[in-house]
Amino acid sequence: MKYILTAIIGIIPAFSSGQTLQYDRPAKVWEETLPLGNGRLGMMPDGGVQTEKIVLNDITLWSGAPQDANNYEAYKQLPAIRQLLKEGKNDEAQALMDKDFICTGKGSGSVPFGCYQTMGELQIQFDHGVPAKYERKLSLQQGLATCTYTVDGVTYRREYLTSFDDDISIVRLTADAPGKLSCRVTMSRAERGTTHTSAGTLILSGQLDNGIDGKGMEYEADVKALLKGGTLTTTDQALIIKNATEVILYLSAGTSYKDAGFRQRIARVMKTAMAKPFASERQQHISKYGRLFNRVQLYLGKGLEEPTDKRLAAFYNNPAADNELAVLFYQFGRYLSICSTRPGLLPPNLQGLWANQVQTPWNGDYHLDVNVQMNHWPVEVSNLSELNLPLAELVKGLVVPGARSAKAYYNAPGWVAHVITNIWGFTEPGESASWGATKSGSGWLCNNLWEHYAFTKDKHYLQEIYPVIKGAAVFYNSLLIKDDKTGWLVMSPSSSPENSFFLPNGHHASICIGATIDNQIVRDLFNDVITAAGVLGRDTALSRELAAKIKQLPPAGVISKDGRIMEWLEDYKETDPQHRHISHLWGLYPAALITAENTPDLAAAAKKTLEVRGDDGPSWTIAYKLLFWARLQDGNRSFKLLKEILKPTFKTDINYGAGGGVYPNMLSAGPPFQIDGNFGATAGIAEMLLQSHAGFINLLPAIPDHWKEEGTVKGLKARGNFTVDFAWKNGQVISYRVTSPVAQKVKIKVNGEIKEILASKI
Ligand code: FUC
Repeated sequence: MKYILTAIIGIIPAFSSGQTLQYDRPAKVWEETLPLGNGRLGMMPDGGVQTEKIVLNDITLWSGAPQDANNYEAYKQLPAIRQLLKEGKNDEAQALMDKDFICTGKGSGSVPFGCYQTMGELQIQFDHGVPAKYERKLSLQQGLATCTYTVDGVTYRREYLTSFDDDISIVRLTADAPGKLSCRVTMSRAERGTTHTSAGTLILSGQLDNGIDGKGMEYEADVKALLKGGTLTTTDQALIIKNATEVILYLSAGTSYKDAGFRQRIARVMKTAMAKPFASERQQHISKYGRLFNRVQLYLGKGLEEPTDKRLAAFYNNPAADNELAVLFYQFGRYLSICSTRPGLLPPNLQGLWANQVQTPWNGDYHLDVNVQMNHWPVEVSNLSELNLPLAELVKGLVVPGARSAKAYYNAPGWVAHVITNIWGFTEPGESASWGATKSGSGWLCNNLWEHYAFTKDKHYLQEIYPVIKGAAVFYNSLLIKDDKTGWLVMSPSSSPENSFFLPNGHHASICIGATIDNQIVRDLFNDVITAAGVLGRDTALSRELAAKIKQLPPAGVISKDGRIMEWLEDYKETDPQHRHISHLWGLYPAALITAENTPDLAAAAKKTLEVRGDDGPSWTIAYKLLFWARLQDGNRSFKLLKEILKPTFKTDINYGAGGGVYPNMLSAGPPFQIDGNFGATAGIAEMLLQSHAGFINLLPAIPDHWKEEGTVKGLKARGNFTVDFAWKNGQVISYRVTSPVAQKVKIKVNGEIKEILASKI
């Protein structure tokens, strides 16, 4: 055990059970392999003794291409669609939209929309017999995976890293007796990849389909070996290593995404890394990775020093024995953020950057009706603020294509994105109106962009994103019309993501007037634009107009006869009362339109809503519920949901209903693997410990009984650019410290009492 000393909050014990994933056997399936990544390159080694298989990734590797799939005639149908909705003929309106209000072409079903794909697989074949003392580990503290075992009295060790120093992946193999390492190194890909060797380098390369002329993105992965002792020879398709004592495999890879000279870059990186002693590459990697990871420390009490899969199996029935498992899951989530994105590149997709297939489920794309937003929920509070910037860049890239979609479908100014996007800037509706015509995507993304400002108060950043959020607001503003029945300003058509309801005629429909999430997103976005315009001293007339419109919007929630928040403007009967999406509580989280303090009636209705929805679903749903209950300040219920999400599973078939959980490698299962569950739960654990959305910092707003005895956290962030450290015993905060780059006053709730303090300068 190590101790991290801090002046005010005392000592944080750093147990390895809260920082290390460990196993006593190789991975049998991909869902047991260990994810490594440096924000661009990903590796998932299985630690196989006779054959090591390592799945390779590059976050930029996509098929497809930019396209214009807008139906420029669509807006002409708007009056007819609106009329049908007015008459309560939602099913007919939806049928009309299915004809004209969808993208042209194949939509998400094929190229040119495209798909995030695996780069291939690296295989290392050994001549080893049966091993003893097998151990496989992932150190979250170091960003390193290892595997050790003994065969015939010789101890073999493998180290894997995707370097944060040079942009390269490295596998180091050692034996503790001279000349005992012999292996054969190959690479392959299920399609569109060929392997050859040239001048001692193993090369995998290919070109993906763009859906136009077949000549899409190009990629290449080169492997070179450095040996201590032994010999290196090559065949047409393999590196052959005989009788070495140490082998270091360098894997330099890249794609042509925004980089025509990627082959030269691959060669350059290879040369630089190989010229450096491995020890300094490793040290630099640990220190650069650590600059991000070490910003937050968390201690919640005792844990089990056992293999991770065994801990997961034990946790559901005896969580009290292993409080450190929650720490591990939390820090693993931070680790996954750090490894799956980096400023200047792409945000984490549905699988972060880890995919082992050519056809990744849901194309491994960016879903805009919860998933990519959830991927970013942990980063601000968990002190990884810069990892929000790749998303902001992606969203900036949607403004131009989104303006085309706004014109084509709504004859509207500004820009819009619907439910799915890719690295090519897709903003059109999807290929079916029921799910594809939902247009809250752009507004919801703006909430993520806003949160980065709310946490950092970075005015320069605000200037940069202002045109983006203004453009989204201008779009929604132009679509608001007066609802005949209520007199409120709403959008028509509208829909609540992926959900549907019964009409009085018994038919199903998804399309409606003024879905609650749309009303909440418009309210929140308008508020943010008004605040931003004020800070930047711009657009007074627009601010006045938006402020006047806000007064005419439906309230943040309308309560149904049975006490729930209504999902639609009409109290329709839902087709699936336990539906996985709970979009009408968007105002509770991520927004702060519904809070325990300011809107107690709506908070009570949100509770009722969640009771009826139940606690199960794909993992992202469970994580979202964990967050909702944290905002409702029910720590024990959040903890129950944490237990649900940590339930071990091996299932990989696509699931829309009950049955999430985690795989042995702690990646979350929809199933299949979907990283939003990890990120949502990571945000949720932080939200149980600290909140800052209601005008003050709240320490331990939703602490479960299991964590009350003692705990310490250091380095969490609160809105307003505060860093917060605190410790507690028996559920009571015993010390705390709030710092800020500039000394400023802040309200803080400690042990039930709100007071104003002066945050000290860092
Ligand atoms: C949304 C969800 C599904 C799945 C998919 C990737 O459509 O409703 O459960 O997470 O995104």
